[in-house]
Amino acid sequence: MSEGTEKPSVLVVWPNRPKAMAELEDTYRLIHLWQASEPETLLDEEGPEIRAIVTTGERGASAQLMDRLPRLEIVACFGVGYDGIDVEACKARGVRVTNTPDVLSRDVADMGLGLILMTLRRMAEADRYVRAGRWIEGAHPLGTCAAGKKLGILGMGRIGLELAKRAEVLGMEVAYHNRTERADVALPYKSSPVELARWADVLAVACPGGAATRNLVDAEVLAALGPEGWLINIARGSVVDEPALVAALQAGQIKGAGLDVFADEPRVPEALLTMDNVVLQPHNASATEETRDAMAGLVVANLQAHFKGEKLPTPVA
Ligand code: 8YV
Repeated sequence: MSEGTEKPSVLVVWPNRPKAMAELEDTYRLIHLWQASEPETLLDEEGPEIRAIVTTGERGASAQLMDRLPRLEIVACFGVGYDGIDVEACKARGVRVTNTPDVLSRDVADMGLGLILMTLRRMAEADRYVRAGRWIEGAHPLGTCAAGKKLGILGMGRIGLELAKRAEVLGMEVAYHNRTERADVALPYKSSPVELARWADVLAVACPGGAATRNLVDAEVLAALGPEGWLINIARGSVVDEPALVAALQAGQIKGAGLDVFADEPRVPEALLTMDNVVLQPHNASATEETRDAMAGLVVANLQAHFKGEKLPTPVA
């Protein structure tokens, strides 16, 4: 086939929703790296033809991978977080990057709200109590009331704003820390993660991952949160110093944690598995049928716009 009529080759680092993948299949030649038994051979053979990558924030796209793809034009990320994608390498090569903002903010904030309630109200622990037939022995120990507690949100982006709305419905007091104070947000601003943690009963992490936020929640922040404080993480495992978190939980330096994300997913530190005051989720914050379909729709829309020469719906700035 001549140039112009041939289907552009798209490297699928990781697939997303079946319907979206089927739509892509109609328009593109999909090369499935995730299924390849010999990825190196696949890249040797197909690399020179690849014009686009479909990936996720976690699986990403490295500079080494891009080195194998001389005709690469665009990386479409299934996810709002794109910390796994070497954006600098993309910039240097003139490769465009898109993500899936907004469509998942409410679900991710819902997960934050759910984790707040599950930890403070000891819901996962109480569920295990009922299943173990222990209710018959007596009432489950009491939890903590969310109303009137202080929620500190670390990262006041789209997800942080949605979480703030939900927390206000619970009757929580909300303050935040962000890289820069937001003139359009009428909530009290704390000048550092430590100051926010010192103020808060519950510290919820909702900032982007990547080098700029690595270990932002460290031993000092956890100490400031204190023995009556909870940590909620709906952002990235990399934002929290995980060994410091485990140590703080073991020593009772914080009261509990609700975690959707981890430093080395899908591996979760062994020590957390037996802690009743910790609620664990398998990176599920955006994991609803509706939201994942909307995210996948944006991946398709961005690729279609790119190859038609139209404005990208959701480019990464
Ligand atoms: C994942 C997420 O991308 O949007 C993000 O940044 O972390 C999630 O939505 C999703 O699990 C797909 O890998």
